[in-house]
Amino acid sequence: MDYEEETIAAIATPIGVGGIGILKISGNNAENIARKVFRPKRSIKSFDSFRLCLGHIIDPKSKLPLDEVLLSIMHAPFSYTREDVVEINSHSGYTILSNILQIILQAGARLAKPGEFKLRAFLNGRIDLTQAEAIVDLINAKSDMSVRLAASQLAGALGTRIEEIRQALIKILAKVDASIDFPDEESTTIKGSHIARQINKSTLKPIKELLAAYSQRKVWHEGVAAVIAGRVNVGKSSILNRLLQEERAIVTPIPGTTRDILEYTVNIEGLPLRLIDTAGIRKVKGKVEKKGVDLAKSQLTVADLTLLVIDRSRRLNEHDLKLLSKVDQETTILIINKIDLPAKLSEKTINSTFRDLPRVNVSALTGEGFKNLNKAIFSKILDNKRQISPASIIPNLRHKMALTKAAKFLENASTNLINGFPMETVAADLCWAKDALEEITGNKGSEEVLSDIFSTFCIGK
Ligand SMILES: Nc1nc2c(ncn2[C@@H]2O[C@H](COP(=O)(O)OP(=O)(O)OP(=O)(O)O)[C@@H](O)[C@H]2O)c(=O)[nH]1
Ligand SMILES: [Mg+2]
Repeated sequence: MDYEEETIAAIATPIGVGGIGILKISGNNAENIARKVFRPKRSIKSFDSFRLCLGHIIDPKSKLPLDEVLLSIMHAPFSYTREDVVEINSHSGYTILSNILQIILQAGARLAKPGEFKLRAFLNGRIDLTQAEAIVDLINAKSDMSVRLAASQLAGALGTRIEEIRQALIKILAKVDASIDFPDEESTTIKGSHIARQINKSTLKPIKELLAAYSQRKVWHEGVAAVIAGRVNVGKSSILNRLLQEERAIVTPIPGTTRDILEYTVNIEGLPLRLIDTAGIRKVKGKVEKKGVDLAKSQLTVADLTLLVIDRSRRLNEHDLKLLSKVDQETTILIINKIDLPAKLSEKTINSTFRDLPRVNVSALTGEGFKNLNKAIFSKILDNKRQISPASIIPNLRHKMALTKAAKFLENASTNLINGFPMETVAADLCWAKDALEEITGNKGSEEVLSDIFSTFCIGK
């Protein structure tokens, strides 16, 4: 990607009515442009870095002040893009922000492309690719935990881990290269099995740890989809409302109340959970309800977690049993509802029918048992990922693909070493593994990857 010398500008805050709006200018010409469009209240000789300056943006045609603003300058290289950066805090409103932007563009800046400020920060070595991606995660974070993870990636945690692995790999590669260049010298003769062990310990093992943590990405960043399923009238919508702590779904004593799929996001012990309420399962005649029941069944196959609800104040029927046969036992929690009413279902029947399913007794009417339900949901989700506590570094799909590629080359190198293959083939695999690692931080990588990542930002980022 060609680095462009032009000075760029954009509105950095969402366009709308508000207290302040921020415009950013970055590039060699930024200070010059600021001088053209800004008239300070008190005359100044030079703009100092990191100092706010009160004044007006001047309309070049009428020479009249357009808005009172605060302007600051951050001189290269101590700025976000490592270029000269000017920030203007104006009042916020669609027209005022676009008028100021127009004036800045007329004074010599070009409108920034989406993500271009970040792209410049990356190209100038201020951030690596994982940090640029962390900003997307941070903006889209759905839970406290995803904010924390994104912040740690933004601080460079993933980049540092990758660099550690890369350094270990470079050391190994140096040994292998030496034994190719000076095959007869004793100091460079190396034992294949020894190097293979080193590859495993200092590169493959940490890579595999990162790959294992990937499985948690969906949990923390995107949220787990949990479907509430059960036969009609068992109290599914009431349970949804309780978990949301709000009356969102319609609840009535009439069987078949819910026809559509309802979805709401809720935070359970810090986990973002997408709760899906479905139509109760029963024999249906009407077209609308049939559609609802079909949708409910299809949700069972896509959900990460099933909350299977039964009504303890009634006997089980064929629909309960049919649902039980459909759910994935590994990802299901049994909710025994309506415990405030006299029981018609014995412990014995529940035990023999639902066997090892983790279960929670609740009353959606009184709220009893919901603390336990939250805990059960939390531990089921993390348990299925075989993780008790969340990982501190979680790669995204792009990182995962590069890590998988690196692992494959490293495994090849290791096998070839053990089988006594020529050192040249080992060196080649190690080099490819190094390239794959460098794709992650962006030291190596195609233009396509860069434009893919940076175009996901909006203009002004
Ligand atoms: N006593 C008692 N009544 C409950 C409880 N949970 C739900 N109900 C009642 O059971 C009836 C059905 O509740 P819903 O939440 O609509 O049940 P549903 O499973 O969503 O029903 P459909 O959408 O028709 O499949 C309503 O009259 C609720 O007030 C509970 O824990 N105790
Ligand atoms: Mg319902």
